[in-house]
Amino acid sequence: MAASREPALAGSVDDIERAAAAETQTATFGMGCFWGPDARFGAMEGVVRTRVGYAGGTTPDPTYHALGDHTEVVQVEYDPEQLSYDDLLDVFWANHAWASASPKRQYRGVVLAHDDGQRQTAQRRRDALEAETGQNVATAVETLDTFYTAEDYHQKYELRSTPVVGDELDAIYGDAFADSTVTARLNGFVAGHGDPERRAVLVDALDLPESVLEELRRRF
Ligand code: MHO
Repeated sequence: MAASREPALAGSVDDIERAAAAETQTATFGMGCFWGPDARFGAMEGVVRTRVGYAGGTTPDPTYHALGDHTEVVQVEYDPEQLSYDDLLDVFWANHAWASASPKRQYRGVVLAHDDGQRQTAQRRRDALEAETGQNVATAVETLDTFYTAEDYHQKYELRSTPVVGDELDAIYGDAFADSTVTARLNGFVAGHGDPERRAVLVDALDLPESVLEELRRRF
């Protein structure tokens, strides 16, 4: 039977311990295939949790193979004492193709604001980008209606598809795999994001089977 709790950290990983204790805020972005931004945001200190899903459309209960008019999005829960919404928008604008409209609605660039404040901030950034570059921004700024969580196999895809590590962690974490701060970081780290020193610190603090740790060390 799958476990549903996170294994304890053997050492102290301040970033993750602080993040896990935080009162979070949430941001939602469409920026192409959601696997990439899931990893990119997950590697950032101050990010507490990530999940991928479908939003921005009207079709009820979308799935990956029946998306309707929805878009692939990443949802980022973050500690507002460590990161601002503007910090996340820096990453958002720098890491998707905002200058041209995606031919598929599935992959369009979109900010799905959770409240008026986010919407105004995102719109201000969009206006500034147009002013700075003189280019038309295809990416939309809208208000989030319903977020539908994607299938498990899409959550932390980079980590899940890492040989040895993915299967082992899936078995160990069980239901906690998708919601864990540790797996969010590892998902980003195996995709090449994050600082090498922080990666090493995390691996040293993980209370996991030696086969997993060895494989992670080999990658970091
Ligand atoms: N080009 C990707 C799309 C996956 S993403 C979840 C693939 O099929 O490999 O849309």
